[in-house]
Amino acid sequence: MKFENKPLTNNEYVLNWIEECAALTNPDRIVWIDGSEKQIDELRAEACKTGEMIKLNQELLPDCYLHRTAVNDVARVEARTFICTKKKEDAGNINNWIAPRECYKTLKKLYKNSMVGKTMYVIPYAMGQLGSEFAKYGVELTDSIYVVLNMVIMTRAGEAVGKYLDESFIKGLHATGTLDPDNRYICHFPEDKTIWSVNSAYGGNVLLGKKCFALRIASFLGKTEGWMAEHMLILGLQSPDGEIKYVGAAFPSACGKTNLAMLVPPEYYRKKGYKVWCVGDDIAWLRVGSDGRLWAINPENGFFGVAPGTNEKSNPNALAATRSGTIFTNVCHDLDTNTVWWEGLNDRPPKHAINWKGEPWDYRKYDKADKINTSGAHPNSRFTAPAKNCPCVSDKFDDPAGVPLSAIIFGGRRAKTAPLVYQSFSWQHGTFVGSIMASETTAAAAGAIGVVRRDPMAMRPFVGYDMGDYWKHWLDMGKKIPNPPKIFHVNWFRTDDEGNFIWPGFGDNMRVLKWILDRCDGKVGAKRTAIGYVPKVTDINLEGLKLKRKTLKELLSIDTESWKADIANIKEFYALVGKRVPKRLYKELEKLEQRLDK
Ligand code: OXD
Ligand code: MN
Repeated sequence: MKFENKPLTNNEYVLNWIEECAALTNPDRIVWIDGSEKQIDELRAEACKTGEMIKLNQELLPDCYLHRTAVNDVARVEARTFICTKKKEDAGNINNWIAPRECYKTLKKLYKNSMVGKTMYVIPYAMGQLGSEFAKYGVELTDSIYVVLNMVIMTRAGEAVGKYLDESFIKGLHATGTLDPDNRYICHFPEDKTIWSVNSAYGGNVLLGKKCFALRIASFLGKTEGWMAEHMLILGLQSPDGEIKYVGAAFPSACGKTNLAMLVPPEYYRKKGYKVWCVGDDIAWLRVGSDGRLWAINPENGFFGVAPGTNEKSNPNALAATRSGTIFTNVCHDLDTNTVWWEGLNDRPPKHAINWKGEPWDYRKYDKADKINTSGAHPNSRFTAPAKNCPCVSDKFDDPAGVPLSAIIFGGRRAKTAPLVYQSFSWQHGTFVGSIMASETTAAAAGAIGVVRRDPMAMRPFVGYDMGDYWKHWLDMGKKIPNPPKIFHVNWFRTDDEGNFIWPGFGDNMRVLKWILDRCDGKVGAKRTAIGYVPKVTDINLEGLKLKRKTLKELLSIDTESWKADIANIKEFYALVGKRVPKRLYKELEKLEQRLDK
């Protein structure tokens, strides 16, 4: 096999696999990604020459680029995402399944000669800090420079990874192909440590380190090896005495994980000396530490965040992170300044601009009811920014040991049912609370927007095996953590009868975090209700906020009738998950029903 540059490993197993993939896809050249500045600069220049990327104003946005995907390839595609375990029942009822042998056969036809005339890039990468107990390694083969440049931001990629590659590495093959949506496949073979992705070029489908590896494959590895891979942000809350407590929080896609992870405390708290530090905004890997606590790392190295709505007020830290070394995807291109813009950045839409589809854009025609066709930026347009750019990045970001979690927070986007915050009674009850999480669908995944769906632990699209087994793994892990984090549920999205949000959210979510951490420290009481412990109305600090106690009372109230109505829906969902739902969760459901009836 002829590599254009020096291979970064001599491991035969790795080299044989690359050879097999090259024989199938037939690229003209094969290039190892060493991650050097020189190589990255050359790739950027090449991508600009072919039009794959646009170099932005280097004074205002140094090292920043713009990329547009095909208009039919702008989000993850759950219907085209498959878990290919040998036995169908191991993938479960929630995942799409194809038998591995059949899947390999189908996809081989699509991969065949797909890289003729192209270069195959070999990207060695680590999820987690190299050499750490948490870290896992992978190689992604791709024919897309855009993928290479994103992977270099999102993971720890390049030369240093070479020496860690052995037979345990995760084999990822991506070919852009024809982008035919009907032949788009995002396939996971957890038993073979393999990911095959073809006919897409959208981040969530092709940056194989992220959802494919760090969640779907990793959740499977975690079950077998006794750890957990979760769709969680990780943040540290520093109190005035300098102590930092960490929490992990799981919300469905596009429910504000990045905003919470980089929260700026309200002035009242800032003046007192409170600070929030971001460890991660999307994925957490969790292990039991030798001290009996649950420790977390963020396996990623960058943020693949949703651009629209990000602004100086909603998330100044994320915005700051995008001011250099960032790749923007499907945002609006301001031709006057050669910079980027998106809905919700400010109220000054560019007058001469190209929209996310690559067409001249007239901001005056924007129609909220038809965002896809009238907005400058696609609702799921993204920034890929290095984590190190973030002004509030935690100094534990690179710590191979991770951070110990005091609390786990589940959340959803629910207009009525869930109160602002409640605490579960135990790890088992907390697992139940996670299993019944629900939210409205958003633009991050293709399909209908605004429909309520169950999204357990925010992992519905990301568990690499049967959902019932996944819940069992949560329950089993609880038994292995001598000093587990307490489990909470929040809902920032409660509305009044006119559909307006009644909680201000964003920085003010700090007030809820404070209650949560005070509960963990046993510093504050709570009201025991049918669903869990709820704050007393006087225990959420409203200082400096124009919110009436009456409204807070409503935010904390429990609408028993809507909970009772929800029970039927939960039962249906458990039935859909099927035979492997643990009895312990049915028991929790029964107890909830009894408490609601009282
Ligand atoms: C993401 C998602 O991109 O959850 O993080 O869809
Ligand atoms: Mn996510």
